[in-house]
Amino acid sequence: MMKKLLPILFGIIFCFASSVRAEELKAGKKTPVNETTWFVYQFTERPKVGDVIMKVTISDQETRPIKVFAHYDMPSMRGHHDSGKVEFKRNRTQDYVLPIHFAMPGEWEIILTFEENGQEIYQGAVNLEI
Ligand SMILES: [Cu+2]
Repeated sequence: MMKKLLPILFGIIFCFASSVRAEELKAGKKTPVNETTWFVYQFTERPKVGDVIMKVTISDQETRPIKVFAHYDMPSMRGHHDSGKVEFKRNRTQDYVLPIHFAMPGEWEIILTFEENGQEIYQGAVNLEI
């Protein structure tokens, strides 16, 4: 009985441990970076298996040298689809855009990191089901 339960318990503990480290974000919702700056993220289409463009808009993006990075994977199979740290590109309106490659259906986690002058100024997590 205990032998069967232990892996489940460890699984639950692991899930909590891996999901509490960064603030969880909601698409389309203004989220503060600090007292004066906020940002919004969204996908340009409903997320599906394949490449989907993620877009980040920062309130004062035209005047600040902020870089935006994503690092994504499937929490249930860490390392299998690890994107590494990838940088968003700027588009014509100075928004930050990046194609996210969802290799298969299931739970995905995208960690967003903002850097200014080489310093990390913000980190948040997007968790979604494809
Ligand atoms: Cu997978």
